Amino acid sequence: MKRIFSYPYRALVIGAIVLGACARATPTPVTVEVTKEVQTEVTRIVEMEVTAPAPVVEPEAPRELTALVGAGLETTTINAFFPESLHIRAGDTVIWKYNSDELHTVSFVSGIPAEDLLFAVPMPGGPEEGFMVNPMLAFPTRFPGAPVEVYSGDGFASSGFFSKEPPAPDVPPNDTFTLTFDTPGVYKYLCLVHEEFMPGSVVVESATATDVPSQEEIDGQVEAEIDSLLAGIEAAKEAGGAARTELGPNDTTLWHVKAGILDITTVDPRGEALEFLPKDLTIQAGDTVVWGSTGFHTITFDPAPPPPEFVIPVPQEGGPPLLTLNPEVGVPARPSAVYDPAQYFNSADIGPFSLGGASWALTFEEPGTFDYFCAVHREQGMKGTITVEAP
Ligand SMILES: [Cu+2]
Repeated sequence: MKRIFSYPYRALVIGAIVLGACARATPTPVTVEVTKEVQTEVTRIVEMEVTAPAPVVEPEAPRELTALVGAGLETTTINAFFPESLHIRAGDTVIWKYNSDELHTVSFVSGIPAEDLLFAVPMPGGPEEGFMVNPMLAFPTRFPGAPVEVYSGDGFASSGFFSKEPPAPDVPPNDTFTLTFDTPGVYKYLCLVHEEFMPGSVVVESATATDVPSQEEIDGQVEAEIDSLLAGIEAAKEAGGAARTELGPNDTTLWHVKAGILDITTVDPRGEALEFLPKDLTIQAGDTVVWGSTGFHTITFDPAPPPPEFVIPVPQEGGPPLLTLNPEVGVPARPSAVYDPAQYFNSADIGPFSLGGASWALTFEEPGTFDYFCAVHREQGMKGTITVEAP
């Protein structure tokens, strides 16, 4: 992001050095006799310069600038703000535009305790009634039609979950978030879903600052950065397409499938592939598949559509719905030791934050082709098949 500013800044510095050198170069010798008149004239000029009023610098007209929230479509996601650091003038307004299929927020959380911002919280009746998405994360601090918020550095201003779809038939989609900044300073924000992995900042300069980038400069920088990140994810998908195998018990094979790639050794950590790799796997009856994950994913086999939703909204009178977390997704299900196509199997979350560990295994004996999905990212297309061949 700093690259945007280095060229004009460097040009200014070089310009100043060149001007200074010119001013000092080979002064023409002039002989001046210092008479009383000359002294008086010098004093007059010096006093004039000292007492002359400073030139008035008019503030620039306030601007509206657009920044992007995330990038990528469907199973390709870049969890970052573009640009990550945005330099503006006091008085400017920033419009963040949702640019992803992954869940994100833009949230300024100055003074809000971290424990108030957890993703899941107990239902109003207590944890025995289950858990729901924290309303602080889910809903915007400014509802449709309300005036644009002015942020001066304190308190909570948040987009809520962005969505391309309208939440109700006559409500516009929550796909932008707008804030006006009136006070110079550095304002940090983050996505409350991806937390410290998705930081952003708005650097507000004075209303008369001239070294802030134009929208055109911002867009050029952002486009190049997104293109390079997308290329990295495509390369990682290709590299991760084959299953690793090892010998299992009784001459069977253990097949290792990746659930998602969030692998800093091959990809920029901001990029993520929401795919099973390989997506379609053929094994022999008796083999075992081991899914491993570095993100928040499930392995779910559901013989009875419709598939379970991750979040089930429960309407509330006089307020936004309660976004209950579906226990069918959140609680593991293994009704038999070996896969049974007639039953519901669910790993629940496997990944770094899972109590059940970062992997989940299932042995297959019955031949056939079986569909499965990640119950969190199914709508983005995180689906796979296991084809079991008779021995
Ligand atoms: Cu997933």
